[in-house]
Amino acid sequence: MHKLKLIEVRSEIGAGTRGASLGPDAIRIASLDFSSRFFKRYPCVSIPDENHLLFESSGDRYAKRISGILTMTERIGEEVCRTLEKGEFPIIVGGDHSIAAGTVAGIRMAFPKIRLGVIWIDAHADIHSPYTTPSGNMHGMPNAISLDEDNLESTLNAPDQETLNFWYQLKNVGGICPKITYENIVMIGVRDTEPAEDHLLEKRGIRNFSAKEIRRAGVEKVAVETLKYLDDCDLIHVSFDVDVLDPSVSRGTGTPVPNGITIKEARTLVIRLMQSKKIGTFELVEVNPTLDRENLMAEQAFDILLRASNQLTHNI
Ligand code: 4U7
Ligand code: MN
Ligand code: MN
Ligand code: MN
Repeated sequence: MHKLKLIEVRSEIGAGTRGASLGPDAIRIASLDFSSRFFKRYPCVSIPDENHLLFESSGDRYAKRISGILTMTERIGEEVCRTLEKGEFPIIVGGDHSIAAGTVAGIRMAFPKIRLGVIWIDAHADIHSPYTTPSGNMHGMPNAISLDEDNLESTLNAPDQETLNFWYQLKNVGGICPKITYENIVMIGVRDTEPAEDHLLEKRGIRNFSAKEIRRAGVEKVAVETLKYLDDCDLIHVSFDVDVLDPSVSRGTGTPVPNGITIKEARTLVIRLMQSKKIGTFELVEVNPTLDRENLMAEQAFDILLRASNQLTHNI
């Protein structure tokens, strides 16, 4: 039986659209609509944010608010590490997706030697570096941070030295770099990438199950194949960005992308993945209630969180 620990991260500074910091609270409100005692049942900790940086201007246009992202990554890393060391299962609720770099850092800090896998469920590959980002928004970079990927071959930008110093520190949080390797990551639902990212996905042969493939093969099969692909891993992190869902249900997120997976597919996928004893952390990010209608996105997100948690507490 797993002991779950909720870690709320109201991070706002990695996204380009305001409102993701309200995600955890929108999800709490959704739990009331479900008349669920979820947030009463499990211990919960909230990571202090660096959102005040939104009021300050700085020169880091190819990695916006990177000093704050570094602070957040260290804070999240320490909490995730502590949680894992106590034998608890961390469920991280965001916040923008830049927090994933902190989660992966925390896993590595707790288990430096293991083979760590990542299941990245997202419309985006989030594998930009300051050299390639079209936006400077760091929620598009967590995988590059964990993989120690600069992607210099695809350089489009000229980040300044201060930004690069922070970028180096960010990749080295916890003293281990890279934290994951290309053969141990599987992407599900990725369908909106830039040429610089396509270059990496192709060069490194990253496995991506497209929404079309999910529809054709069935989500059950995709889950089985994903776990089989990561069979060599000792522990697997699942990162769920709600924009993987079709915009018909994912209106309440900053970067919606057409042709996503259905809510039914997402539920089955998560339940099936969580049945694997190798899953050691689960993260859900990018709910933005300011863009939503009647808190629909948070309700769907809560439903997924609840199902993931129930599956875990059933695992013996
Ligand atoms: B998310 C983008 F250009 N690639 O870098 C970028 F399309 O965490 C989007 O997956 C990143 O929501 C989206 O700004 C980050 C853009
Ligand atoms: Mn993402
Ligand atoms: Mn995304
Ligand atoms: Mn997004």
